[in-house]
Amino acid sequence: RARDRLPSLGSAVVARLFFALWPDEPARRALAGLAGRMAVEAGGRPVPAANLHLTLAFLGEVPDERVGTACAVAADVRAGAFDLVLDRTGTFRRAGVAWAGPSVLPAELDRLQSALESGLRAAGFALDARPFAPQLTLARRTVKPSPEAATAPVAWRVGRFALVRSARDKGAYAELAGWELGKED
Ligand code: 2AM
Repeated sequence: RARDRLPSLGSAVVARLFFALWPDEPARRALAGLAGRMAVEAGGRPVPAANLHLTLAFLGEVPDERVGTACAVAADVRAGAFDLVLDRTGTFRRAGVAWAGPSVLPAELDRLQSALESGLRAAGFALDARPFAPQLTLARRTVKPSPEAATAPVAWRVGRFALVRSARDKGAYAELAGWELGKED
């Protein structure tokens, strides 16, 4: 039963990682409701409530030995807490996803994401070249486009960000570490 054994520890052990913001519980409930409605409208599957997040930086497959470096970059990021208001929805036809996003990019979110991205690049992580466009995926495998539109705002106070591991096979996420925003040291 070799599959039940841990792979040998070393650089061969990799995990799919990303930095993200989690909604607070009221926002999560509101987004889960929105995800259900968007899934119906766009003909897809809602993202499970526990998985709802907004990605700051996608690292892809990262060897175990590099996780500490990613954490050190995150610990150096200086940004304040901020209110995030998701008040737009739409779909990406090619990706087959429905999303929610902010009509206004909070300055501190921009600061947080830029600092994280530049720190990660400086540390040798290869990130997506596309400019940051904050979006929270609500539904996947959508088949009908839904025009971008205003929606009842879902807001929460963002006071931390997290490094998350995606277990692709299980469809679940595990937080590896989190950092507070607006804490001076
Ligand atoms: P998605 O929600 O738009 O699919 C975990 O997979 C997170 O990382 C998801 O939020 C996912 O975005 C994002 N992600 C996956 N692959 C990515 C890529 N190649 N570039 C940017 N983000 C990616």
